[in-house]
Amino acid sequence: MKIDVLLGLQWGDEGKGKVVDVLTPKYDVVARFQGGPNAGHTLEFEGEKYVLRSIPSGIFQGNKINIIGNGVVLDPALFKAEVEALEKSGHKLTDRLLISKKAHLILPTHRLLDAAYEASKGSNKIGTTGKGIGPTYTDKISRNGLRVGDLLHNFDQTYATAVARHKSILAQYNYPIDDLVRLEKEWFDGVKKLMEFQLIDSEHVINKYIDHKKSILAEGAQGTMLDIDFGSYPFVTSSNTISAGVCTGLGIAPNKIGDVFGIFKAYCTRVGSGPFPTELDDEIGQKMRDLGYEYGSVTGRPRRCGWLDLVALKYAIMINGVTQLIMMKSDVLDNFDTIKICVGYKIGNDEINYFPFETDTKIEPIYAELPGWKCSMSSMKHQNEFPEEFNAYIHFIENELKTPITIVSVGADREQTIFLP
Ligand code: 2SA
Ligand code: MG
Repeated sequence: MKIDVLLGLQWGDEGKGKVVDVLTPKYDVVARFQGGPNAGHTLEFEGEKYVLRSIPSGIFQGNKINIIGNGVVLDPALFKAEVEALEKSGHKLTDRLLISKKAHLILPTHRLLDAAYEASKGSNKIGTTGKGIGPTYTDKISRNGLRVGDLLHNFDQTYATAVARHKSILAQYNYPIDDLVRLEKEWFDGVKKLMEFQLIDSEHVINKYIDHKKSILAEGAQGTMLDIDFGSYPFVTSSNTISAGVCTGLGIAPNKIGDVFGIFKAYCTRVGSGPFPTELDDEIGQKMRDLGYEYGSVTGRPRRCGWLDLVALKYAIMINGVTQLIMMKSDVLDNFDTIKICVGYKIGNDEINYFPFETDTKIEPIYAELPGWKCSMSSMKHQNEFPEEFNAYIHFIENELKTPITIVSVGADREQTIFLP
């Protein structure tokens, strides 16, 4: 038995939460392998909308096991809020959510450090979600991190040492720490909540599941173009968002990876700073933002919008070994006369078809243009209802990317999902 992977191919917000929820009936276990509460996975069904941050999106489907893996960074305060919101809506979690002891803890001071670093960068700021993600992964890599399992052993001393170190950095940045007392109170309340859950050696548990032929889906967060190694550095998140991250973030071997579902929007968005070759700073971009309701689900920030970028997608497919493509939010393009697709970049006089290292120079997208379908797709249930122009759009993409599109989403609800044979 192998682990299937579902991850974003763009800059996040592709709709991973919805697809994991739709696919979960086929799996026994859903596991998060990287990122943390910077994620905002939105799910809608039965007239309700939920946003998940650290908890895997399989939590709504029956008695599935959900795992927060070692590669994740966890903030107990935000975790508690998330758990309580779900419990209020009738979803009991304690017996079906397992948490890796090796997952790193986001401390209150990590959040302050995130804000201090951003403030110090001025106009070059990354535009982080402010959840302390970067500083927590920094401490992990520099071997100063605190892990979930540390909560079980002499925690006060380790915590105090870490906070003292963080305070001295914050002082260098002249960053105020008035909020710390309140943040610490929330945080330790969160720790109590966390201790109600099973803290596990997740790599052993997951490999045992594989041996026992349980089917597992690994749920990515953020997107490939935000990957710490292969994204648009430094405007990236601090983890490996790509399929290789599943191996280190769950403790499974590369030959245990099965299908890789790559998910993308029929157009493109990005929140935060950094290069975005097909960005539309005009009324077309605004129309996408309005129709797609493109605002960050964690921070509420308006997302930058633009046409689909096949150059970036090709790169993402290569890096991840994508076996199937899933196209989201097709309905947002229902009302455009012409739809453009980026097939190359022009930099100065050169035309290239790969995502370049140098992204501070002006990249001009080279577009193919296709006629829009100009009809509402949101109530469609089956591929044979697709307008001819929409079929042409997906065939164009499949042809360029040499990878099949197997699911098309035409709306936010679970039901608005069409499987292509
Ligand atoms: P961070 O906080 O250190 O990970 O930020 C670094 C960059 O990564 C981007 N990033 C994201 N981009 C899109 N969606 C994300 N999740 C939330 C959502 C974002 C929100 O689902 O809507 O609510 O604003 C996400 N998380 C991180 C971030 O914008 C920085 O560019
Ligand atoms: Mg999101």
